[in-house]
Amino acid sequence: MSSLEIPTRPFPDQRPGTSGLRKKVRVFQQPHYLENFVQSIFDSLEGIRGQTLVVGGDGRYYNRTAIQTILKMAAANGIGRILVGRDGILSTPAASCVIRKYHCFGGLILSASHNPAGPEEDFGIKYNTANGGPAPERITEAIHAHSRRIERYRIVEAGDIDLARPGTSRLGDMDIEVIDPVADYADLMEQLFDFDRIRQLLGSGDFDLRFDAMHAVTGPYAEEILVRRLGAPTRSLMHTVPQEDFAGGHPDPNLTYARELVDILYANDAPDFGAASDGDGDRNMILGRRFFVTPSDSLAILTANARRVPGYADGIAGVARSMPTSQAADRVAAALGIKCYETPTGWKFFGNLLDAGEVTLCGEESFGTGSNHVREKDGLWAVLFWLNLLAVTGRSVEQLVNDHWATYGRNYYSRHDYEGVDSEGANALMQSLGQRLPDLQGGRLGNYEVAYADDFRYEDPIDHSVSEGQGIRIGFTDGSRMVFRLSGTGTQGATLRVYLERYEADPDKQHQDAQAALAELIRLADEVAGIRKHTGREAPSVIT
Ligand code: VG1
Ligand code: CO
Repeated sequence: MSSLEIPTRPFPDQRPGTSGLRKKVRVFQQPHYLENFVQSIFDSLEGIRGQTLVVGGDGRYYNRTAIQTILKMAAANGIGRILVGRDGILSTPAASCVIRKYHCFGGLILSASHNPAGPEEDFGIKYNTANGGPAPERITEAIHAHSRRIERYRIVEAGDIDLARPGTSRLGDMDIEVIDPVADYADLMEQLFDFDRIRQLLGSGDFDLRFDAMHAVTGPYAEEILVRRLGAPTRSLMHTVPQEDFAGGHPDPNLTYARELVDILYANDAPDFGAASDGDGDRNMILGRRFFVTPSDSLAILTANARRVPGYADGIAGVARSMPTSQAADRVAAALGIKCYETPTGWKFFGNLLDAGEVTLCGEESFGTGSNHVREKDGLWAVLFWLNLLAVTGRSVEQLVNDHWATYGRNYYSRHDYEGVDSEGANALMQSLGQRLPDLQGGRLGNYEVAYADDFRYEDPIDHSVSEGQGIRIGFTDGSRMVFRLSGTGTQGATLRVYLERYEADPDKQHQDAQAALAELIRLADEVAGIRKHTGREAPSVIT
């Protein structure tokens, strides 16, 4: 088999964002574009020759083509062995699970998460390290630096590899093992949760659940775990056949994009529990009967109740949340006497804390929750955690949340997204707000007294690496906050995210609509940042 060295020229735009390199499929289809990035990964990693890598993706359009190219490049670059999901499928948390379980060197995950898929939509690729987690910035920056000076890539000349059936084959000197994408992950879930109790609940006859896979990767995982292993009736699952274009949808599990599920859970005869996951299976939305659990509250509630679940029965070491995530988890950590960390947005910042045993649970306001069982956020894990809690407490979702608020107080919370706005306007907003920060410090905004106003800077407590410019935060003396940042996962224009939070200790005032409870902060956010002026938008495109 001949191995080729193909001359190439750098592309200027291969810097990974919050979660890998995400671009339009058309961008990836340019000659040499994917190859350049993959070669930059291989060239940036020392000691990769002879090692085992995991490869798989969310099954979106271009997944199959990209995987064939990656396998041929891996063979030409001296990789020893590749574990690849059947048909090229692996959810993001399942890929993390496989990397860890088989002690692999790392893995390539092909996904643009919840972004729409298809020939005119998005594709993405990221590298995960031996701990199963997204590569830290040190590595993503090295990959980017390499992509700026790349001159050639290596690839073997070979026909396509059959990925339809589990088994082993060889490509040049490299072994390829096609694995069941679901089994290892499902086994891990069975170790963490009380499947007997959950099975009893689902089979009790008076518990009804709906899980929406949104035509994306979690369909087969939900079928194996919820139906085959836990006995839920098949009709509990929606949209479980993964499609290359996610059926034209936007598999982002929130109140806007998971509308069909939300309508079912808010109907008169609503089920007891509803959940959805995103394109690559790492996000989750949790609903009760006519009740929505914010992801920030979910993290706090899982933290407070962790001991009720077998995998965390010994208690948890600590909890970490991304900076814009509400401070609800902080209150639980304080009450439990455990550590609480605040990190920049993006799961890669949790890796060191998890590896060092500093934290057990992590979460982001963006429908991401997870633990030290893998090094990615994990959608079905969160669903099973909630089902386990419902099974052992006999409480409803709404009751569990109300109990929580009564004990710890409620952090009213909302995120307003202004998607696909003009980049210049968005940058101007961030810049002028940044310049105003010194004036805001110690002053007032409306009735709120400013406690701090800064651009979030994070120093990793384990390796002391520093990440600057992680979002503008204005915090008030009563614990309320507003946070502004630009998305690092979009592929078109800019997306402004505004995060709002207010604490309410009084149980009699904990049952307002979040938008109403936050109305004053919403108004002040527009006033201080000039959102309408800079974006030209009267209202956010998505509210969660
Ligand atoms: C968004 C979320 C962030 C999440 C990231 C990847 O990033 O805000 O919390 O980690 O997506 O999630 P950004 O930069 O667009 O705000 V996923 O499910 O796309 O892998
Ligand atoms: Co995702």
